[in-house]
Amino acid sequence: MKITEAEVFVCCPGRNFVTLRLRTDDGLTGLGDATLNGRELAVASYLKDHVIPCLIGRDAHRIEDTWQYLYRGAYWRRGPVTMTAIAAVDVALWDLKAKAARMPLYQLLGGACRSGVLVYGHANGRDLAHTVEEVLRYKEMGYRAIRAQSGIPGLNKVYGVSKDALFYEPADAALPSEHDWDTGKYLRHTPQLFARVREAVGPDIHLLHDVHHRLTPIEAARLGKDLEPFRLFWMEDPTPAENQDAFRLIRQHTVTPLAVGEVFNTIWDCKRLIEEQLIDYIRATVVHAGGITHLRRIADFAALHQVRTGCHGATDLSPVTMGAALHFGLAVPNFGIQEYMRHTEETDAVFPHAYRFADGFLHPGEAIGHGVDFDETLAAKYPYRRAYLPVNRLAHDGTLWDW
Ligand code: CS2
Ligand code: MG
Repeated sequence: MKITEAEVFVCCPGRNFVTLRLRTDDGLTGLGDATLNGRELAVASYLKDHVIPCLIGRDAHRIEDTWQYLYRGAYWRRGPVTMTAIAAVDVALWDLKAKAARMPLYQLLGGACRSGVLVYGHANGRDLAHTVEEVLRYKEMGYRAIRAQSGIPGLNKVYGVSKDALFYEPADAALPSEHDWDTGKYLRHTPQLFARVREAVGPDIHLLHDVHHRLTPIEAARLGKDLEPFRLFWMEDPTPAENQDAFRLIRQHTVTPLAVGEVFNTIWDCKRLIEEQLIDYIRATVVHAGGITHLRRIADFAALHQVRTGCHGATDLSPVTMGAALHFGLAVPNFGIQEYMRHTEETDAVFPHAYRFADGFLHPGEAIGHGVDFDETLAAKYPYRRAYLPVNRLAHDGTLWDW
């Protein structure tokens, strides 16, 4: 099974996606997602200009060897652009191998370990009352795990709160828009939010919250403590994870579980947090952490330390990544939860897929490969539109803060 053709497509059915399609001499096609939000064209060029010339003529069955070839062979290691490009190739190769074997991908990964993939949805509201309403709406839709984010009185545009309650899209402008931030207001508001939400949903629904890197370690420790009575499933990204020692301090103060790693690219980014058990869930994902081949390595390492997976699944990860992540989630032993933000109808039409939601779980379906397709003709109607993630500034003096 030789690779004969490789093409990169950039399209914008509601938001930008980069897709890699490989063809083989026996007529099969494999698809990989290469989307890196706000930096899409860099990955497209990395693939077109530097990776594709090395792929033509290679044996598509040699997934691990191709991974090593692209990782070690580049000499320059890691980084989001490189690892997203490698992931696209890796997922396309797994898709091809599963198609050649005429099996759904999860079968090749060892078969199902569970009946479905537990997912969490995003409830967001402009204030406390509205957020409680949204959480109840998600419960009504069948979700068993719900992330809650709320507007904060006195602050304009806060992470996780959108105009459209069902579809949240942070890359909202052709140049970065500006959010404002006040840690004091946030730390007063958030425990009140979860007191109200927990009271409204009862004890059985899992509740999650994303701090989105905005606190210092000691502030994060305070928030974790204040949220303990409401028994969160996790508190995500409480502080930036470049300095991983920071998490030891948070750990010393709170038993609220921690989830980190949506911006991580390799096992080296996660190593310390996992082996020192400074987190409970690892958020690294198929598309930004080198594909299925590398994510499996991370998950196996995490399993040794009782850390479970909690893969990133925002809308900037295309349905191709969601499909691959669901096969992975069905088969990986130390699965925790999968994030699931619904894509728009335009996106779903460009990427027809076999996965489906029922009763709080997603199932990847029984189609061969990863079960996600790409409609090239329809995609051509949605050309790339430049879009950036916002920046965040302190409300009182405009200092640039973490977003
Ligand atoms: C996030 C994302 O889903 C999450 O937990 O933190 O919304 C993230 O901000 C975007 O994926 C950035 O592209
Ligand atoms: Mg997040």
